[in-house]
Amino acid sequence: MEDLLSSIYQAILEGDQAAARAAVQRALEENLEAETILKQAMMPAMQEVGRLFEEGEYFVPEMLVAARAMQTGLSLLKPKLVQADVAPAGKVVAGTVKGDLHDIGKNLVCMMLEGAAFEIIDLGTDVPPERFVEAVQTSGAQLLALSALLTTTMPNMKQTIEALQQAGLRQQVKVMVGGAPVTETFARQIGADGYAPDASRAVALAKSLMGM
Ligand code: B1M
Repeated sequence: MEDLLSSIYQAILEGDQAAARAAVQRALEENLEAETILKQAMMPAMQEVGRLFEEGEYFVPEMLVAARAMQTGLSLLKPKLVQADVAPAGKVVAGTVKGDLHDIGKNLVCMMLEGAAFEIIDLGTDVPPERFVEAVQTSGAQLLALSALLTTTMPNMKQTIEALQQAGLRQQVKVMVGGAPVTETFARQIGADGYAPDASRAVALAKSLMGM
């Protein structure tokens, strides 16, 4: 098991999509839990990629290929992570805020919410406040899930909440926020209804915001 996890870790770190696919497939065939693969190999690999970038050993192209290898692995885990409960739990509009192209964490949050029977309307990345507003309005979603990975794009979460207020929609939708630089204190400061540090806690938060 350690060998398999370390091949997945290495494949993502090196941005080797084919090796990541093969290693994750092998791990699933060996009946390793999707969550074990994610938490013990894939997420630590992305963490290390971030560290290497900070140290100046990796540059944007290395981050990009690592992200692709990660997405390949995630797509194989998705069927395991999305074994949905039966009763529909509510509708969620989700997206990464304006100016921000990071979507791996947001995708993971969406997958886990889907697994908890939420209906997801995923707007993708670099989503301006007005698109969030429009989607909430047309879908009648009860929850808005905002992700940001850059300190420079965190203020766009606040702008999105303000845009909801201006459109008269703030009372209709609960707003949850998350992403590596986001904190509970920041969430409170910008008037969000909740913050979750990771995907599984995002599910718990979504359920509690829905009164479940
Ligand atoms: Co970027 N990047 N990046 N990057 N990147 C970070 C975020 C950075 C921390 C790296 C570093 O310096 N150590 C740094 C940000 C520094 C800062 O703002 N303080 C950074 C930078 C600087 C940049 C660029 C500016 C680099 C440049 O161009 N010079 C640039 C910005 C582009 C843009 O967005 N406009 C950039 C670009 C990129 C790539 C495109 C190459 C690629 C993203 C590809 C993609 O997402 N499709 C990339 C990557 C891969 C990273 C790192 C290495 C990995 C991010 C990731 O996917 N993590 C990252 C370093 C790091 O995070 N350590 C880094 C794995 C993922 C599962 O975790 O996204 O944290 P995460 O999600 C978690 C939680 O945060 C939480 O749950 C998830 C699962 O547990 N969560 C939520 C997330 N959203 C949530 C929402 C919720 C609740 C929980 O409720 C709604």
